Amino acid sequence: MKKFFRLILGMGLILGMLTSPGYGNSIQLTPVIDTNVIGGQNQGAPANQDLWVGLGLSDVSQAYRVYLQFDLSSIPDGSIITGATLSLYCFDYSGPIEHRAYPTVQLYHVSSDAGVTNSMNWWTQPATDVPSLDSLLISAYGYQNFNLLASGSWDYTSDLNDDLLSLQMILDRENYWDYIRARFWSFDHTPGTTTDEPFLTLDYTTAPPPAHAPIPGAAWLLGTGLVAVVLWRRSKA
Ligand SMILES: [Ca+2]
Ligand SMILES: [Ca+2]
Repeated sequence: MKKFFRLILGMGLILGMLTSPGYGNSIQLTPVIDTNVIGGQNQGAPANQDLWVGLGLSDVSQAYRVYLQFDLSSIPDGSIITGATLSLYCFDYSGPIEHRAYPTVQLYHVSSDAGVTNSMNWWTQPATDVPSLDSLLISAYGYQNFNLLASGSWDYTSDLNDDLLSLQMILDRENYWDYIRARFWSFDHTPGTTTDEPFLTLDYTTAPPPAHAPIPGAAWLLGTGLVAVVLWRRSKA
């Protein structure tokens, strides 16, 4: 009978190994595209412009939106993303003084990766997906962190498959009529020379490597179970 209990214990260990959550990883990515579109204009923003979100940076009520794109090809398809933080360094923000308001920036997912380019403009910008991924009140300088998992609406599986994550940042009240803005350092402006460029941190788990589970789980359990029954009968005899 001892053998039988040992085998039950062994089966439990194997089951635990097969159902373990896999291996945790964390990666930091810098954008492959970070750019602006400017309200009503049919030309793109200068390549090295910083990331402006708001109204009235050059003209009252003229809107600025930001687009970002990240290459996700280094993360295996089928991974489970457990943490996703977009960090942008704010060096300037302001809102209408009479209302004591700060800018609130909405982060949206963009399905059309091909639509996000350095040469796009207000009229050619792609549509965004709803609802927004996250929303952040900007009331401080320094890194501001958006949580891409906040709303639960990010279909990251499709972005892992197509290898690109595209995002838009937009003021929450773009139809306002006043000066209101948040400005962040771009990757283009400070390529690899400072520590305050935009980055995306992704935490993810992958399936356990093949060496740990060479035989499918059901076959393991069936085989171990048969051995257990045979040995148990022998021990009774
Ligand atoms: Ca995509
Ligand atoms: Ca992929």
